[in-house]
Amino acid sequence: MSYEFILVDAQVAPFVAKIQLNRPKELNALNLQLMGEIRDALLALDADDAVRAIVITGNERAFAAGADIKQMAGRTAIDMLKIDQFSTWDSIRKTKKPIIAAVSGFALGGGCELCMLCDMIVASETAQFGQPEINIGVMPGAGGTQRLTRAVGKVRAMEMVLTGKFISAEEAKAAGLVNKIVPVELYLDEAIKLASEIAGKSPIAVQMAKESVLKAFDTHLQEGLFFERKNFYMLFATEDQKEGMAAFVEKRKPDFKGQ
Ligand code: DAK
Repeated sequence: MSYEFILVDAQVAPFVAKIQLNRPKELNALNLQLMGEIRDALLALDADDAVRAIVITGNERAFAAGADIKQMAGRTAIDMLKIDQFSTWDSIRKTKKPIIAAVSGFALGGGCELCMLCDMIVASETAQFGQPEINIGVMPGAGGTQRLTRAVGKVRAMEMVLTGKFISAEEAKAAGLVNKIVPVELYLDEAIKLASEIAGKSPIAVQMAKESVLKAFDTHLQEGLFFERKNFYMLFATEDQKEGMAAFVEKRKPDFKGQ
């Protein structure tokens, strides 16, 4: 598939794919086409057995400075309803494989929300996170009030959403939004390294585990535990479970086939 606003490398490392947002002059502002391309690329990578983990990144200056304000400015509520961007975002959210955001520079508005749709975030020291929609007369529309609040807690989320102030990588790490901060020249390598580590595990177990952790956000504890239990049982039907446990007993490295 060819794309205009993203670059896709299906094997940036063994079993690891990379999607790079590529509208640098616009600070990777997320126009509708770019979001559609991310959705299409993720659908293709999710279906590709040679891919077990995905890294999404921007460039040093910006992961993404938000939805494309110039594209949105003249829209009416009915336009927004008809365009139904949520189906694109929902499709991204349904990606089964783990996604790691490698973030440098601005991750704002929809850019911050896109990071939070990912499963983990590796940030450069220069990363800045924010939900500045309030400054342009709106509010977060793609999960910012919900995922941010779950990640950083009520008072920090309120401050970010109501004042539009950005937080630094350090603050984001302290608040639990980010997994790791590294020097700017290393953020992408570090994200690929983390993705490679996960790609060495059983892909079925990784998928079930991701699904189970995400369930914790959608439901109450008892139902979440029940869901986890079913996934846990199901993994005993895989060859990877037999291989993983046999390798442990035989003191060797497991060779997971995703079967
Ligand atoms: N949209 C369009 N263009 C943008 C942009 C954006 N979000 N951010 C930056 N740009 C463009 C600038 O207009 C400028 O273009 P030219 O003037 O050169 O043509 C170029 O990128 C460089 O930006 P600056 O000259 O402004 O660079 P600075 O370093 O001075 O400032 C900045 C960087 C990031 C602080 C500043 O550009 C800025 O404040 N940008 C806007 C940040 C923002 O407000 N983001 C939130 C946008 S609202 C939804 C899903 C998602 C959303 C909504 C609904 N649904 C599923 C329904 C999301 C909404 C948003 O994200």
